[in-house]
Amino acid sequence: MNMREKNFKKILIANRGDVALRVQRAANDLGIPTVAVHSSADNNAMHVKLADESVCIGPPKSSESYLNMQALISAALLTGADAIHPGVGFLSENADFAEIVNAHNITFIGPSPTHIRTMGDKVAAKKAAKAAGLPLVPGSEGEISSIQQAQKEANGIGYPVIIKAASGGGGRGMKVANSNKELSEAFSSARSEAKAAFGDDTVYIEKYLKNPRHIEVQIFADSYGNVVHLGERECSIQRRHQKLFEECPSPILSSKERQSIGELSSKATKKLGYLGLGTIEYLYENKHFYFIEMNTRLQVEHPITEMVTGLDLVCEQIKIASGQEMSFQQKDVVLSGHAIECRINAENSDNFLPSSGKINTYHPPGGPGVRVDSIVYQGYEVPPFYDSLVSKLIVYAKDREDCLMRTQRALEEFIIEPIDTSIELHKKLIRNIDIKNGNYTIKWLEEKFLPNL
Ligand code: MV4
Repeated sequence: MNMREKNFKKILIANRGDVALRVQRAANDLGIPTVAVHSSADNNAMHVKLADESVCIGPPKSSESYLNMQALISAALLTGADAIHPGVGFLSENADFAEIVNAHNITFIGPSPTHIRTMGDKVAAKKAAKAAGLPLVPGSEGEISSIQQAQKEANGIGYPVIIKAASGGGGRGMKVANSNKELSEAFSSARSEAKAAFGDDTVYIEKYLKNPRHIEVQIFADSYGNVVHLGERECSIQRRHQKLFEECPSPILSSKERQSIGELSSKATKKLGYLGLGTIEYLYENKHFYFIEMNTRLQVEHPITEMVTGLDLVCEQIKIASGQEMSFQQKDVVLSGHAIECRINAENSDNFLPSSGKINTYHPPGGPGVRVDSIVYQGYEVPPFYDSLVSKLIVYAKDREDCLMRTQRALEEFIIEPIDTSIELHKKLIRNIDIKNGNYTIKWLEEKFLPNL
């Protein structure tokens, strides 16, 4: 062990759900005890049952529990945790939280607050990405502060254009304009939506890509200047900006394209001086990649990358946060086979209404190539307060065709009753000809598969 390394004594996991379990498993595999935190609605949650210690940090409302920084820091100090893993969502991309954690001499398992802050501001993120050599969607260099400026930019870019909130992401505060006539309405409504949603009405403008795919590259960097890329994930199957089905590799990229976007992404990561796990998100249309955002955290769909690389991304993330050097190089990263993730939400497969209540029957699928990351157990009661994701079905096989077949088989075995889940939706999806052919874009699910919703 060199001087920059420190072994974590205890990790507090500032999250709930499947990701809390995932981090617990990684910590335990590394021999590190964990502290679970939970709201009073999660007293019987699996992440609490499996933790070495747990602390109740507040009432059901997330703003008073999982987002309560004071309560989280107190829980860490009280239990002697020397690291905090923020998981996914909640405070995982909150630069202020990362700063406060570090100020208490606790390691925030993630990148620097500066990187989180830069990537959280989409205008700053685009500037940083451009400086790091990534291809951008044609658009304004910075924020647009008047309708006159918007018109001037839009005429330069050419219609259709999209107005986006600088504090946005996840699709809120976005407006498309097809003509000069539509622009003033799009500009003012994007601004007021952004103000209402984020308390910040800063917007920027881009060429609107009509029918792209959403492809993201997993990158990983340590504090010794080593950077690797771990292939891409195809994430185009989504509804209302919630991903439902992801696969790795993307069915449409050639190995040459994969290698070139991977190398570009890791070069940019190195230029940014980034630390830890990160995801560079692109839109892909007509054989071109366009940077849109960078996620500065672990992602829900990370397991498919784990399946094709054979790496444990969460263990690696914890190790490099403790100052260790990466134990492998780019040449050691071999992508093999195919992986699919089906997100199983507690929601109706036809109308997407959330479903909560007690699960009386639970039978997860098994057998070769099947992994289930789930918070469900027989008798578990799904609380109505949080994200509806209850299980992730992750399937691996030697190629895409076998993987689709095995996913279908696993879905047939999967029983979660009597609540409504997306298992039924995935059963229909997996048989669909466009899915079989890999012939889909970000519009496909809503426009082709669910046209009547
Ligand atoms: C776009 C776009 C088309 N053209 N930007 C949606 C959320 C945010 N991450 C970026 N988003 C988009 N930006 C340009 N210039 C279409 C989307 C978009 C989208 C992107 C990724 C995955 C799903 C999506 C669904 C609708 C719109």
